[in-house]
Order: sequence, then structure tokens, then C-alpha cells
Amino acid sequence: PSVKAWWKESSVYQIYPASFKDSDGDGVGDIPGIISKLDYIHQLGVDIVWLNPVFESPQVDMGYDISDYYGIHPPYGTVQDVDELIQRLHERKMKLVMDLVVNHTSDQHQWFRNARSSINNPYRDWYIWRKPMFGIDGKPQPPNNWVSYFGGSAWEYDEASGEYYLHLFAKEQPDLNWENPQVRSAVHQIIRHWLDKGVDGFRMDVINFISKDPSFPNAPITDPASKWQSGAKYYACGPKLHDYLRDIGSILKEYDAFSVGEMPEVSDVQEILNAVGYDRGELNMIFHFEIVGLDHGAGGKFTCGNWEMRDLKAIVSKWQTSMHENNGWNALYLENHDQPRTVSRFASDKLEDRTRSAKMLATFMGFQSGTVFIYQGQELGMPNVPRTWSIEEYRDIETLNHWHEITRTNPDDIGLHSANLAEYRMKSRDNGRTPMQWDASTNAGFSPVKPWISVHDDYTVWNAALQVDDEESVYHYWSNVLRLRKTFPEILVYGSFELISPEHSDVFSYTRTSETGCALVVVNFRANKISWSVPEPTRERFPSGKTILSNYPQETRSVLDSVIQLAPFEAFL
Ligand code: TEU
Repeated sequence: PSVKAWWKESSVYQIYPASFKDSDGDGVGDIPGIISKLDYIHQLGVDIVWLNPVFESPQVDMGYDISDYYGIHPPYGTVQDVDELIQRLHERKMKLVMDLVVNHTSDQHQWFRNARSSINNPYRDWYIWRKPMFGIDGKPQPPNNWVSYFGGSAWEYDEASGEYYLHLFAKEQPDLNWENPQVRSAVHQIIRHWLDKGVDGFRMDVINFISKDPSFPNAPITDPASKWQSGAKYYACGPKLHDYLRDIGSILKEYDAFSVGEMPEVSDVQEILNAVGYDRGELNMIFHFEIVGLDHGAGGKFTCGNWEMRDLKAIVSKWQTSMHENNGWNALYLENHDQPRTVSRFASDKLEDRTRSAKMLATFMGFQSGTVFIYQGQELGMPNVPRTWSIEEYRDIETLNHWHEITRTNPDDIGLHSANLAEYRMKSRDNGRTPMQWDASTNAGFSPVKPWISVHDDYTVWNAALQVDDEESVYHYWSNVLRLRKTFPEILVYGSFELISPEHSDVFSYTRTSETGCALVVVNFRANKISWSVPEPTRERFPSGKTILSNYPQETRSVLDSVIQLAPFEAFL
């Protein structure tokens, strides 16, 4: 029942500008660097490039703290460079999607500087200010107990005015007050400005946080160890979210623009359908966090958690079937600039396993229903940071704030320190931020000088140059996946999804079905041989099935066999 749309048939390549390609030798990637690599991206077979924020910013949170939505952060280039990028992409029939970060701005944005300057400034109400509570000691306390994503209270005290402002992320990222119509129209103006310049759409940062419960109630205690608690139920998918998204959606519609909203903290399908349902006029699709949260422990992201196959199956199957049946649409992703690398996380990054692992994960995700997002380096099977990394190597504010807090409160607990370092090597956002490995030359061909963050030291054996020249590489496998989606859109884009062998604890299998045919995907997530009994109904549906793609190309698999012995990390379509 899926209505057809160009953005459903497209695939997206995500570029993290700081770590993609440095053209001017300052150790930081830039837009001219991206332009120099467009053939590489085009040959992969993607249709859209999504660029993480390149706007003017003090870079407290790698550009998610914007100080001018109309200017470009100088190390990344100029507005003219963006114009050229748009032109070069359009020449190749590709599109550009930019990052819209409007839940908050930088504290250095002129709006916030004005707001902070006095209670009576006309910009004061563009942000969220509240009077303090007072403790028994008579000292001002934050107006409620909400925690910030980057640690501590979500409120920062402004001495000069004696009020607190809200920041769900760093204190340098004050939240905008969307209740104020001037804020909304300023955002609409930013959207129109970039669309008028030829940008083809937006990825919208934490877009489901923009409407908050204006009474700012205390959050229930979910983390007894902490003074500060998650207020998500009062700001995720808040009361006016859909009004705000409809306003944005109607502008995007004028331009037939692409939209994907980032929506943490939601697992309710109906909530998402309200935003992405085909007739809602809001967004095309959203990123949910259920898969990438599977290995977070009870005490949060940096505590130990093992993902379970049955949970992965339940989550995938839930989103796949509910979006299909209700004319919504999925965004398919496993990696991005906030997530560790998937070969390390869900399979194996050992050199001898890595190619098979990466192809297995490509097969698992690449044939599901939805728009595919590939994060730079994922098409090569890049791994997490090396095990040798000490805390000095990390750059990410989330990781460093966490470390400073742990070491401040437990200065002598060496065991705790090393346990946390181990968690960072698994989950820190920096795992996805090491520079692209282009070739075996100095600094992986990313930059002639030492980059802002260390290059992974496996680049001499793991890089794009080797893979582009090798038909058996992860890069070519991904391009085959994308090509197959274009060859069989009825089945692989619009077909329905059914989970096969739901109870199997090692094998992930599903079918995609349309009136024109059906496809079967079988994936062994384990590093050892696994036997899989082909269910009777599956055998009947594929009487003459042939293997179209496999990470063991020499093997032919027949689902007419009642039991298949799958090789380590084997995957086929
Ligand atoms: O991330 C939002 C978010 O909730 C998480 O992904 C969060 O950044 C972190 O990973 C929690 O562990 C978006 C951006 O993708 C992220 O890079 C920004 O730091 C954040 O918003 C603030 O703008």
C-alpha cells in the first residue's frame, strides 16, 4: 500500500565535514575537499548527500551550536563553496540535504547575546528563562530536576539577571522558545533561504524536542544515583509539535524538499506516524533510536549492555510492518556521527572478519523497507577507534564531560576509570569521527598535516583506494545493494516485510514481497557456522529461488534444502 515517492527510492550518504577530506592543509575537512570526492560518492550509487552542520559555530559540539545560520564556519569554506557543491551535485543528478539545528542555538548567536543582555530585551523571550528555586541555604537552585544530555542540570544560572535558561545539551546550546511566533518565523526564513539557494532538503536535529510542556514539571526519578533526571516525557513530542511540523512541512512541500527528522526518546509507533504519515504534511521520515540504544546498560549509554537478537528482531519487525501498513516511511540507519561503528558493535572488526561482517550488515539493513542512510566510512567497513587510545585522543564533549565527572567524583578509583575507557572505546561518538581513510599515504590521504582527531592506525591496510580497485570489497558490495534496490523497486523499495524464523537466536531472516515477486534475505550474525532450518512456507514460496547477492559468492544456497549450514557471518539475498 506504499504511495510512490522519489525520496523512497533514494539512498543517502552522510558526510561529517570535519573528518571527510581536508583540501587546504589545516587538519580539518572542508567543502572543497568534499567536492573533490564527489565521483567516489556518485559511483557508490547514492542519490543524496546529507552534510552535518557547516554553519558558523564556536564548535563546542562540532557545529551543533550554530552562531549564524546564514554563514559558513570558515575552516569548512564559504557560502560560494556551498553553491559550488550544490551545482556539482546537481550536475550528477544528486541532491544536497543540510542539517537544520533549531531546537537550540549557540550561546554566541546574536539572538542569545541579546536575550542575555537584559530581562527587557526584545530577544529575551526567544529562549527559555525561569526564576530560580531557593534551597534551605538560600542559594538559587535550578527550576526543576531535568538532566542535560551532556551531564549536570539542564539549567544554567545567569548571575546578571538572576534567572536560569534551559539547555537540553551543553550550556553553550540554549534551547529556543518555540512558543514565540518570532522564533518560528525566523526558522522558516532560514529554511526558505537555503531552499532558495538550491538545497534539496533537511535533516532536522532533535526536532521532536521543540515543543515543551510550558509548566516544566519535575521529572520522575529514573536514575536514583543522580541528582538530575530525564525530563523527556515533558519535551519529547510535546503538545504543539505537530503544529510546528505542519508549518515546516508546508514550506518543504512548496519545494518538493526532502526531510528526515531526528527523534530520540520515542518508541511509540503512533507518535511517529503522526509525523510521517503520508497525508500528515509534516516529515518524510524520522530516525528513531531503538536499535542504536540496544547496547546501552541500565545506568545509561556508558554502562555495559549486551544486545539481544530477539530485541533486534522485535524492533525491526515493529517498524517495518507498522510503517508499511499505515503508509508511513522508515529511515534505515545503523551508523552516524553519534554512533560507534557497526562492524565493531554488531559483528566483528578483526581484520580477517571485517569484510564479511560489513557485507553481512549491509545485507541485513540494505534490503529492508525504507530510505537507506550510509555514514561515511561505513561503505568501507571502518571500525571503532583503536584499543590503544587514551583519554587524550578523545574530542567529543559528551565523552569528555562524562570523563571529567567520573574522575572528579571518584579520583582514586582506577578500576572505574579503566571501565569507562573501555566503554568509550565501544560507544563514544568519536568512534565514528576518525578521518576518512582514503589511501595508504600519510594521515590516510585525509590531510597533509596531523588531523584534528587521530587517524585510525589501520589505514595502510584499510582504505578507499584499495576497495575501489577491488570488486570483492565492502564498497562494491554496498554499491551492489543500492543497484539492486534500483533494479527491483517494486520488491525492495515498496514490498511488504515479513520476519522469518522469529525465534532463531543467531540468524536474521526476512522476506520482501510485492505483486511482481519476492526476495528472501538470510543473515548469520555469528562468527561461527550456524545451521538454519528453512521454514516450510518459505521453501514453498521460493521453489526456484536463486542467489542474487552473497558475501560468500562461490557458494550457492538453495532454500529447497530443509537445513542450510550458514558459514560465519554469511549473508545472502
Ligand atoms: O543528537 C541528539 C541525541 O539525542 C543523541 O544522539 C546525543 O547527541 C548523544 O548521542 C547522546 O548519547 C543530535 C546530534 O546528532 C548530536 O551530534 C548533537 O550533539 C545533539 O543533537 C545536539 O545538537
